[in-house]
Amino acid sequence: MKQTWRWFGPGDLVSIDDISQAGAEGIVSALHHIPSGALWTADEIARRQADISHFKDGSASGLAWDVVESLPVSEDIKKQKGDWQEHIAHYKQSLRNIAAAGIEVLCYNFMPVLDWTRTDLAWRLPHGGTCMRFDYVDFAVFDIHILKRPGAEADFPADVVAEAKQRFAAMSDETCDRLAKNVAFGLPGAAEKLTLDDVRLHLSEYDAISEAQLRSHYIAFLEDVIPVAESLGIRMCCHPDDPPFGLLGLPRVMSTESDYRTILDAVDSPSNGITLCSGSLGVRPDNDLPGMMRRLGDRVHFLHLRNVKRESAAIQGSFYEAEHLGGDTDMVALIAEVLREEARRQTAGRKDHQIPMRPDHGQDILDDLTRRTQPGYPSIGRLKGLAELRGVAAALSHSTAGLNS
Ligand code: DNO
Repeated sequence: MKQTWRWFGPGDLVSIDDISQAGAEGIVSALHHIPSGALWTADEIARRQADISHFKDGSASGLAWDVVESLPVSEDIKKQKGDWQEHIAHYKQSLRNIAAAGIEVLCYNFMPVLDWTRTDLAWRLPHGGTCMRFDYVDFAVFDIHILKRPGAEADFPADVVAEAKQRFAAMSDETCDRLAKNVAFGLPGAAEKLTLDDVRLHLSEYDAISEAQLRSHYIAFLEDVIPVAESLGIRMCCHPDDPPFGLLGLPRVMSTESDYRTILDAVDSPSNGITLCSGSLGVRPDNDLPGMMRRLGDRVHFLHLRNVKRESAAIQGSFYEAEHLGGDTDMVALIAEVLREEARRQTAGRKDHQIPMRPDHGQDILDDLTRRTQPGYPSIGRLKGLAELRGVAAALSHSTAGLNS
């Protein structure tokens, strides 16, 4: 695995210097200031590469931009509305510019409206640190009582509806406000402070789009874009839905192994691949992460290694972001499958035998608690995660690893 680290650009409170000292070997970044649907120019890409290449004192960092995460797919493309054809033309030109800059791996997602969703961005853990959490009942409070989405009640089990009603009755205005802000954090344009009416408008646009239709829009997008990516040597990889179940009545098409299988088979190219995010997929008890790595591994182009602890056995339920080796995904078994896949690729002479991995998210611990970085992206929590993951990989690759077998 190539140990990479997500950097949000010059405004990120975790610097290139910090990342280098954490032991990362490469950078995952995106031009977040460019609106989705617009073109990534060669100049903008080069500027970000230059920012990555040096430390604060100007000396060379030795780090390079290895993975684009994300080149966003616009809402217009997902809905096949408005300027969607122009956005696809921009997407293809951005791919050309990215390839010309020497970057080969490109992560994106196909989640309508929401990117990721949590109800708590700093949930206090018993050890005193904090992590992100999704509380299903709080989410129902938001959907039914704060957003007041028509028909929302019917999307939740009766006991959750009842508990949400009680909880809402006891919530202060301030708590409601915080909950709405936390949920809205993963919405597009969250930085511009979306109002609840803006959210309602976004959602209503999907009233007439079924899951089957969204999937067909997705396949049409891939049929258009993947041949370009393939000719450029770019490996595109789709991030799963986070969390991997329906929310706010929106269609979701990348939540399970069979969702991935459908999309991989529909456009059968090595450039049409997967971002295996063990944190997102691991929320569902029916997603077997080591098995998915074994079965879909030859198309896994990027790994997000993260763990969650499910708080119920239901497919839709509450969870919190656990330590990287804690939680419900057997991380050691997953990494063992990754190492097997890398060995297979090496034997087959594949140039991409080393799969980029980043320690995804991290709990806020020690100085993270005062640094206030992007939620989920603290420096020390991720450093700890990376160190643990690296330790597992080193142990599994060691010549004495078969000691007990
Ligand atoms: C959350 C991230 C996602 C991810 C995008 C990829 O922390 O994992 O925002 O970057 O979904 O397109």
